[in-house]
Amino acid sequence: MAKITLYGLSRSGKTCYLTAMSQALGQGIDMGNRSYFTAICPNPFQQAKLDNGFYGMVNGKWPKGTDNEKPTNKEMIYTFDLNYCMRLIQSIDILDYRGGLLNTANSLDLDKQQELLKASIGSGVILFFLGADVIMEAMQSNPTAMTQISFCNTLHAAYRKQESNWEKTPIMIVITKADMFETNHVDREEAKQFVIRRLQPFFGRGTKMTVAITMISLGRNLQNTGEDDLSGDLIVGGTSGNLHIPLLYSAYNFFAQEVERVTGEIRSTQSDIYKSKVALEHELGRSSLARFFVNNESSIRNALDSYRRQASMAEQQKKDMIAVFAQIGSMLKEGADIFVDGEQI
Ligand SMILES: Nc1nc2c(ncn2[C@@H]2O[C@H](COP(=O)(O)OP(=O)(O)O)[C@@H](O)[C@H]2O)c(=O)[nH]1
Ligand SMILES: [Mg+2]
Repeated sequence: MAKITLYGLSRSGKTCYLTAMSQALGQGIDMGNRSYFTAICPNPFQQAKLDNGFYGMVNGKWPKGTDNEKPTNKEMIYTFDLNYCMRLIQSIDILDYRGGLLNTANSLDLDKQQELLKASIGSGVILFFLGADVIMEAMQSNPTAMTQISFCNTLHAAYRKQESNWEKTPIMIVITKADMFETNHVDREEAKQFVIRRLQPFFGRGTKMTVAITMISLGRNLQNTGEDDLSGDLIVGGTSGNLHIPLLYSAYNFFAQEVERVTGEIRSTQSDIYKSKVALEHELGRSSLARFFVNNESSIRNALDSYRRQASMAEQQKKDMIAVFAQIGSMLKEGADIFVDGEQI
């Protein structure tokens, strides 16, 4: 089981994202040629919880801030199976924790906070959630909002302390509530560049990291008119609002690892083929009298054949995977900017 860690301060849109994403990706998105990518929650209880949240939104209520919930209800782990053409790419666990736990200054919460940071070790992907509301305030030089953006640095530093292979963990900056930019006449590109500047080290050279940035939204002109009442147009489904992008990015990275694994497999089979060939030559070079008593030729030839079959199967598998990988990659690039070691790809 792989993990995706979802970092974000309270009210950054994590719960809303999970709720809406599960609707959009449960139906599946067409990756071209009617090949579908889906994220399916295989657990009925978890899905029911997500569905209830979504019905609430459809009926004009935002999910309640998790801060107000009963202590027993503080965090929820969701499992999603990422599939391409019904074939499992990766099962992932996503933790939706109580908002405010990341930046609590309450010493009673210290253990819980440590536990949460520990739980992120070994993540396949880290997603940082930042709300458009906070970004717009930071663009107006609001100091609180600026520290909220910089908090990504603190969280990633905490991750680096615990995970020695941290540079292998790709990250994505997910700008949520992006419809607010249009509502407030703020240019999206300008807002994105502002965030990139505020988080410069992530996008700098020499990190060896894969870092992406995207903007998502649950609709148009959405508002919270106090008391968690929802107004505006909720648009959830297919690729609208880029809801598929964060998980597609995750799938892309899991796939990259798989391709690497198969490449390694091919390399080791090729070395087995080479060794068998040397053994065969040696065998054929032995005196015919000796070979009359102990003849290894057919067993060596059998092994050689089997290695060759393995290699050609793995080659075919790799070819198929690279085709899917390319398809996911091109769709991903339509919805996200991706940087590898500081270079945009
Ligand atoms: N305009 C707009 N507001 C959103 C969107 N998603 C979430 N929000 C607002 O952000 C609030 C907090 O979202 P929530 O998912 O509960 O944040 P969490 O604390 O990170 O789980 C919601 O109550 C909404 O008011 C969106 O796509 N557009
Ligand atoms: Mg929440």
